[in-house]
Amino acid sequence: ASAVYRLQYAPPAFWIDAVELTFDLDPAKTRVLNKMRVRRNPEVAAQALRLDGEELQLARVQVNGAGTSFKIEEDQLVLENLPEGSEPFDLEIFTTCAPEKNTQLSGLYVSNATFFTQCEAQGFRRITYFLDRPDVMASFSVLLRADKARYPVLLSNGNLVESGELADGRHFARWVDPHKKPCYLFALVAGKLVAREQQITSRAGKEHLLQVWVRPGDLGKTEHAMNSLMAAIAWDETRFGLSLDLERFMIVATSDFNMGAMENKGLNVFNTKYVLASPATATDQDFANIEGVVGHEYFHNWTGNRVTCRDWFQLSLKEGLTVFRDQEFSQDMAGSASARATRRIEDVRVLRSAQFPEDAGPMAHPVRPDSYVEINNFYTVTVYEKGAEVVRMQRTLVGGHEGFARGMKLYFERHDGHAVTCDDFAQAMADANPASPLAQHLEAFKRWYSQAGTPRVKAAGHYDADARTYTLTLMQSCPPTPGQPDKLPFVIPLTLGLVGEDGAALPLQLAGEAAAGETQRTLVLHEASQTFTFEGVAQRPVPSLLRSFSAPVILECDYSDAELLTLLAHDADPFNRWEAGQRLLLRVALSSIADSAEQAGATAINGHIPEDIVDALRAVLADPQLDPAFKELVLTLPSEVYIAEQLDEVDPQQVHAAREALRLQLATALQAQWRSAWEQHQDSGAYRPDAASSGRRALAGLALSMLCLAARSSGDTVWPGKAYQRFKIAANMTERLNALGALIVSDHELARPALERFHERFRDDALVLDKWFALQAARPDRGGNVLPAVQALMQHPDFNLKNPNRARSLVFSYCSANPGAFHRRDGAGYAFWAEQVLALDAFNPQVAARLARALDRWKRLAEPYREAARAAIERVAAAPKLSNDVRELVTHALA
Ligand code: B3K
Ligand code: ZN
Repeated sequence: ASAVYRLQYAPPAFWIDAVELTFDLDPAKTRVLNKMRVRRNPEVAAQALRLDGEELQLARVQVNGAGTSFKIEEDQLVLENLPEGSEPFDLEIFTTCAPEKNTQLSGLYVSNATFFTQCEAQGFRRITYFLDRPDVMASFSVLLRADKARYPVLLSNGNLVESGELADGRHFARWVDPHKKPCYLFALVAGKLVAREQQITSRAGKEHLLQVWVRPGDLGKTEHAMNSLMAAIAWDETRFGLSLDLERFMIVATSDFNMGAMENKGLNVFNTKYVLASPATATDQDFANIEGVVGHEYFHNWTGNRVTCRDWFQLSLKEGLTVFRDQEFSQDMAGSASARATRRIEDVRVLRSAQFPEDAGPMAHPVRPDSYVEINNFYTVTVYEKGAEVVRMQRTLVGGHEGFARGMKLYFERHDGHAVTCDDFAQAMADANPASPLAQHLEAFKRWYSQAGTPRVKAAGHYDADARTYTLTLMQSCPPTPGQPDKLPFVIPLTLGLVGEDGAALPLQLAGEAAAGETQRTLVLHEASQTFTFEGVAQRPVPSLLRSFSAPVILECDYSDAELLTLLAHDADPFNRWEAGQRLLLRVALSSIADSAEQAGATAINGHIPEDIVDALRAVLADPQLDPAFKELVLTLPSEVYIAEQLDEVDPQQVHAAREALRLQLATALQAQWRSAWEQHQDSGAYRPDAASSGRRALAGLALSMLCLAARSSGDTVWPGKAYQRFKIAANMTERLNALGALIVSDHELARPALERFHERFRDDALVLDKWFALQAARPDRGGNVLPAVQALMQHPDFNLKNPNRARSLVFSYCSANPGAFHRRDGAGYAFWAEQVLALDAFNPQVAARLARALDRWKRLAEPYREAARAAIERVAAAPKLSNDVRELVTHALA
């Protein structure tokens, strides 16, 4: 397959104004009658109509009621003899497809005897021939017909206008979507489902029916999803004045789904993982994820559906903006300033441990890519999470919330009902705020959309005690990425404060300015090097730079340990307080890795966190003023992936050993504080998933696992015993899993009976079984024992590679979430990876392609890992049959 290029965009030669679809649903052979109202695009030279189609059986084509000539060329139906002129004509196509054979879960497929669809990005062409591109927006009317006993519920987008009985035990339902939409937002669902319903009245005074559809036994687990949906609707109205534009809004859950969820107009289809929750079966993290994903898909109704993408290169137009919106929503739901900061830290952790590596590896691509072979490979952390940071920076550069709201308003005034580009969004933001730094630097700012790679900002400060000035020089650069050797400067909003050695927030007055007494401000970097001089600085300051992570960059600053300890103790910005702790711990980790490298291959590393740092962490843990959630983040070491990102050559076993040694040191040195943290944060009363309660459970969970870890080296049995007890009587899944995790992480012998009990108790709950598999795949390796355990679990009667959630829970957890077990000196982990990529690719290329990314950073591995990784990737590349999805990724990896 060949690549598609952004600059080759051409408008369609035809428009499809309306489409009427009739489905006779049958798992083996579904008949699809597709009647389109088509007209030539007067702005494009006359040419043949080329409709996309994949794996379809074509039975009939008619134009204005009469047969017509046609050709099939690869995956397109080509019609050359169409009516001339600009009048619309009717095009009728009759095809069949085989949903039960659809293992790719793209297009129309069957899961648990229920029909589902997934059309984004290019699944609609697997249902019928169409102009499968987002800039063709049509009015949809859908008639569904099926056996009534087997498929009592028939759903599609929009409003139900008609339903009734047919002969032979069949029935029908007709749905009309009042809004035009691109075909990637089409959906249908048919099967035995039940709904939790909720009638709401919007602020605008309109009535709406909300439904969450699930399998009959799951109704009791839908309350949180419904609450999240109602909260999201209210939030979008209050925050942006955006109301629900449909009488009915439906969410349907399926246990076979390639990703998280899908924002089909009025009929969102969700992975069960992001719908179903009860205190007994779902963790705090699950509850938070459900809130976030329900919000995300709902927010797409405006940012994605009402205003959609002109072409798939503009994907971040909807995804970056919608992630930004769901992150803001989750922060607002968290409540307190400290809880908001906690969410921000969590989002930044994801960005730095997943997006930064992507930006530094073979798949690095701009937020708005320039080319692709398979668009599904570009639903990435760059397009989503970095894209959200690019939107967040625009908010900062238009002065915050109000300027941003003005920009959003103009964006909808200009583009509602249209398919547009990332440029259109940034332009609306700038035009609505003409005096802002965004407007002033718009062209340069847009390099965030076109240049890949993570910029580095190097900061150097100089304090002149006599003149009472502090001079800060900031230099930016960006490493080369595939196809982009040289970069131009980025526009970087850098929020900062100056902290006195005593912790005071010092005023920030630039040379020549009148004193305003501000202690935090945002500098706008737009050149390779810029210098700022602050006046009236009464004492030597410690710079607190990039507060709240104001830009997705790597900040380099030669802090002394003492300066970082000052920030950790006093910074008014909670993000930078956390960051100071992470910098200290990262530094220690890197120096122990360097030491062990000198001792040639030694992996027995002693933790050597200096005493003053241990004391500072102890103070954080014991501080009654700090939120438990924040403490948990400060006391969690940087991830192995993040540590590895700092190295030019990575020995994953050394990284793992270094981190483990530091963890053990913290477990032992802070034992007394861990004990009180555990004792002070016990739950009482009914389970609530709010940020404050979750934070308490998170800290108690970390404390328990640290206490079990310390017990492991001292031979003490009290804490493992307590963990086992807690595991048995836990009041909710978060506590149960934390206790089980503590036993597993400390490799205690009680882990085995606990895992058995867990399986016994939850064997009928698929989402909980996923956790059971994941725990075992991610457990600490002891002499290479994890891989054989994973291989044995692949044979477990509950394992099924065809179910994406189950595949992710075992195979992905091992390959992507357990570096210490995956990176084996004998390369067996990589061989397993290659085997599984190929096995998955045979029936589900999208899921296979996700797994293929696990070895992205292989070129940085030390020997013997690198050679073994290369061999595994080459083995995949050499497979006789490979999907475009996986082919594109291994080609990049080996380039
Ligand atoms: N828009 C969908 C993702 C579709 C992925 C297609 N491979 C979910 C989301 O981002 O909301
Ligand atoms: Zn999305």
